[in-house]
Amino acid sequence: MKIFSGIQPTGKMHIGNYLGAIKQWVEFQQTDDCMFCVVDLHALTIPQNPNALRKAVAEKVIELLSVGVDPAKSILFVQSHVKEHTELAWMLSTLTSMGELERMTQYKEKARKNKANQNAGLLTYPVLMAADILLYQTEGVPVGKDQGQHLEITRDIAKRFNARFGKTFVEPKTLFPKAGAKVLSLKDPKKKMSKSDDPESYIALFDEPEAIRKKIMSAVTDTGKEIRYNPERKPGISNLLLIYSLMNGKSIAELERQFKTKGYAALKKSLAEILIETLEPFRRKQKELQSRELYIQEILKQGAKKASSLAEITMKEVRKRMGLLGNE
Ligand code: ATP
Ligand code: LTN
Repeated sequence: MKIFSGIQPTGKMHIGNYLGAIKQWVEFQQTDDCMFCVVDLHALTIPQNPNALRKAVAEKVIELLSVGVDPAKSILFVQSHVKEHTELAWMLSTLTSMGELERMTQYKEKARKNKANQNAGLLTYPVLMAADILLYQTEGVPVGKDQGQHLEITRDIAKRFNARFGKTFVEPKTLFPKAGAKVLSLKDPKKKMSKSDDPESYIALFDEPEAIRKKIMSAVTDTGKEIRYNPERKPGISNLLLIYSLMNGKSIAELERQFKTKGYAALKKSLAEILIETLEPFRRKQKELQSRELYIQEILKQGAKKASSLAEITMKEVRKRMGLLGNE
């Protein structure tokens, strides 16, 4: 299957991103035809410091390589290096209604949080995302729950284009993980874990052991002391059990049995150690890659080259179908 997914360069990658999306990327690349993209153009919808953004893009590539994205098995590249993303986004924007963009939950939230900067890019964000995906004839998109709505609009746009101009795009499937599609915040387990929130609310993949212990020990739990998986009534403990289970492979039922008589503190202590242990190889790899700037540059150069040649094939077809006069 042709797989495409993306991640924003800003903020620290956390276990929500990992369990919801990136872990699946690493698994799919063993068997499928994968492309992974650092979406720097999407990041511009929030005001960025240019130097900091440049650094963040390189850092994000290092983070992805550190957790197992392998440039020998998948195409890893930066969105702005392939100009066709913005070209296709423009074309698709003419097939997208204001109403459907205004209904997007992420847009409504971001517009509310950024009252001083309600730029048009915040509204058209999903059109650029649809272009990212449709440009490569993608069949499957591994993402977390929060991106489900953006995948629906992507399929709608593809359908609309195909109906009007003839079959050009594949309608991509959304690939949520079996569990972990919505990891919750450690401070407010009613909300998703988010890198734009307070660092105490998430475990970053490259957090130092002390920080991990501190954050897990102070994670919000529920009243009572019973350790039982019940997302409705015990969202805090259920979230910790889910993270535990996904990080070390034990089933939730097994964990409930193991900690039945032991209380919240014992569960938290054990979870902190599991996280420290499983994230340690990532930290080690990140340190090693931080000094290999030329190697990173070369990966991105090759990635952009491969992605560009695929993008150009789709764009030739799209320009022709839409009636743009060629000049070859
Ligand atoms: P944030 O809201 O944390 O700033 P984002 O949604 O902008 O994050 P990206 O880094 O662009 O995050 O997302 C990368 C991937 O991680 C996406 O597929 C997204 O669905 C997934 N993801 C983000 N947060 C979570 C979460 N709490 N649980 C599961 N998956 C998540
Ligand atoms: N909007 C996504 C990031 C993203 C993406 C994509 C994900 C941009 N383009 C294409 C999958 C496919 C987010 O904020 N997580």
